[in-house]
Amino acid sequence: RMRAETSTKLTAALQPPPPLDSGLKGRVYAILDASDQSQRLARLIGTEHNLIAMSEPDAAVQTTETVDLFIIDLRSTGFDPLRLCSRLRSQEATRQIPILLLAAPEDEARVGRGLELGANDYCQTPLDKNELLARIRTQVRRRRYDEGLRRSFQSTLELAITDPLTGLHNRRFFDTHLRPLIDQSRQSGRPLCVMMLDIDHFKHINDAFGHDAGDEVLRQFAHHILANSRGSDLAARMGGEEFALLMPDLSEDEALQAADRLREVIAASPFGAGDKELPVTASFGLAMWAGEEPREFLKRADLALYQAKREGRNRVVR
Ligand code: GH3
Ligand code: MG
Ligand code: MG
Ligand code: MG
Repeated sequence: RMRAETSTKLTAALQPPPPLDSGLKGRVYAILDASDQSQRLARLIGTEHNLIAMSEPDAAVQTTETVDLFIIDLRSTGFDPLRLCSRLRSQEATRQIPILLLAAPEDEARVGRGLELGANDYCQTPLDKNELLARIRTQVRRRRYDEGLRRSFQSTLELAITDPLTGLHNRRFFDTHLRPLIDQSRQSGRPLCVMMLDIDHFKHINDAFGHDAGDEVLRQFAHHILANSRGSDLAARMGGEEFALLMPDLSEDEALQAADRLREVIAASPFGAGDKELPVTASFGLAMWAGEEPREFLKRADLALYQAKREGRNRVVR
């Protein structure tokens, strides 16, 4: 069942990148050492782009602003322009930002070196306004396109691993991370425990208070799991009203304590939907990894969970 918020998010994620020529006013950082050069550049491109000129390469390397393009003047002598290219390419934050070189005609060898280091294009002096603007536009457009793709890819990826109702990871994410966590436990010799949780008589909550109230209970339930687990734990909604929590580095006794603490918090917390207070409890099945395949490992936690249900619910069984 596709929820409205999911489908909106999905639609947004699948939008194509913006049309190529919309909003191509770029934020352009120019690194050059003479102020008359920066004034000349400002005259050439300042009306079409936001030009920020600087003579200090560190300011460019360390910027936390959004930058669409770096312009580096190879004629600069106050710093090493080629070294600046390689610094911008070697760090994550600026690796994808295009670089345009400015160079004197006799500087061909260094242009070649700059392109090898990752610069995207160059313009020869004396600068021709139309040529310069065209080259800048091409880079800014490419940058916008890449950014659009990256964002759309990221939100699609996020959708694929997130449960839209609770914001927890989904079963797919849980399943793909179970084996690596097991491998890690095998290598380190440290314990790995899994907790399966299932809300008690959840069907009754839906029947008595409505499906929306049921959804709200699921969200609050997920919140309690997150609030009572560690950053290194992996919490997921496995489907319906069933959740799982993987707990690296906890012994079985510690995991049992954690489960019972969470069970008490849930039983004692008021779950609300509108002005109603709904009594909610959950049953827990616990297992510590004992060398078996992932599926068998989860199966043992599931069997423990069924036993907790059979023995009367609102309890932890291992
Ligand atoms: P038990 O204590 O044995 O676990 O009983 P139960 O009622 O919790 O278990 P059962 O499996 O019979 O019912 C689960 C219910 O959860 C049935 C289903 O309609 C409901 N459900 C599953 N997904 C959702 C959801 O996303 N939102 C809501 N509101 N209900 C859901
Ligand atoms: Mg059930
Ligand atoms: Mg249930
Ligand atoms: Mg269930």
